[in-house]
Amino acid sequence: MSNISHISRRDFLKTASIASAAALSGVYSSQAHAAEFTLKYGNNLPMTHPMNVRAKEMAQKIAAESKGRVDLQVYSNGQLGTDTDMLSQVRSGAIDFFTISPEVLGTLVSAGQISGVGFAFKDYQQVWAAMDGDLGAYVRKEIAAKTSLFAFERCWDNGYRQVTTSTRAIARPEDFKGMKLRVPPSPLATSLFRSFDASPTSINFAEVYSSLQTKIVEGQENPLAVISTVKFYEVQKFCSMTNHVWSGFWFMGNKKSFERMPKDLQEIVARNINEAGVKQRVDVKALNESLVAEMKGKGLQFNETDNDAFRAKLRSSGFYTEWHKKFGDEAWAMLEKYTGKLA
Ligand code: X2X
Repeated sequence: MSNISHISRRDFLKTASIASAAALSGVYSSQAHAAEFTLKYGNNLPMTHPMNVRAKEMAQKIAAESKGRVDLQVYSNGQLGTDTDMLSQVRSGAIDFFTISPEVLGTLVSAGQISGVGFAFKDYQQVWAAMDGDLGAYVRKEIAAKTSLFAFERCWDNGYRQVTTSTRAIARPEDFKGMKLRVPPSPLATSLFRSFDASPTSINFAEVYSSLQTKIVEGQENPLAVISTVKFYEVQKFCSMTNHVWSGFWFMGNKKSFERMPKDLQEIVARNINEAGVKQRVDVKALNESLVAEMKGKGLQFNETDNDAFRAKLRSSGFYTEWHKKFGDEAWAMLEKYTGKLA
C-alpha cells in the first residue's frame, strides 16, 4: 500500500516535501528503495527517547520479515505537527500510525482517558494487569466502535508523571493553588489540576519548552524520561515526585489503510509493533528509575510528596465522583477491579 497512490498531486508534493525535509531532520526509514507498502508513523518524542529507539528497531524487523515489501517510516519529535495535527492525520489516513497518550485520546474517545485518573495505579503490576487485561480491552473496543482507528493490543509506556516548576516545590495539594501549570490537551488532566486549585493550561507538547522558557506557564508534568530527553531541566528548577498519573501511549492505526495490506503483512506489522511495545516498557521503566541522580546533576531540586493528602483532596473535591459519573458504573468498576476503591 503506497500512501502516494491514494492522495492527490498536491498532497503528494506536500508528502514528498515533508519526507525530504524529514529525511534532513531525521525521519527514519528502514530501506532506500520504494517498498510495496509505505507506512508512516508519527509521534511527539525525541529520537533519543526509548519510544523511537524501539520504533527504529521495529521498522528494521518489519522490513526484514516482509522481505522489503513494507517500509515503516518513523517521524519522531512532532515533525508531522502537533498531537492534534497527527490525530487528524491518522484519522484521515494521511498517516498510518500515531502514538497517543490516554489523556489526549480522551479528546476523541472519552473512555480512552480512564487509565489517566489521578493516583489510580499504585505500581506497574496494577498498570499492566489493567492495560493488558479487561480495562485495556474495553478502551480498545471503544476506540474501534467510535472512530476510524484501532489500537494495537500492547500499550506502550510513558511512565509516572512528576511535576516540574520554575517557581516552587510541590509537597502538598495546597502548594498548587493558583499555579500556572501546562497540561496536555486533555479534559481529565485539566480537571485533575483544577481539583488542586491550580490554573491548568492545555498546550500541545511541541510548544511546552518555549512556554516554560518564556514563563507563559510556571511548570509542567511528565515522566522523568520525557523531562530528560526534552531537556526541561534547562528551564525548570524544581521536580516534585508526585507520581500523580501513570501515562502510556496507545499505538493507534488507521483501520482502512492497515487492512489494505494482505493478512500476512498485517500479522508481521502487528506482531512487531506489540513486541516493540513490550520491550519499550522495560526501557522506559529502567530509564525513569535511573534519572533522579542525573537530573540532580543538571540542577533540578527534587522532593518527595504526601500522596495520601493528594488522594484525600481528590476525594473531598469530588474529582473521583465526577469522573465515576462521566465514565459510568461499568467502566469505573473495571478500573477499580485493578486499582482498588478510589472514592
Ligand atoms: O504531551 C505530553 O505531556 C506527553 C508527551 O506526555 C504526552 O504525549 C501526553
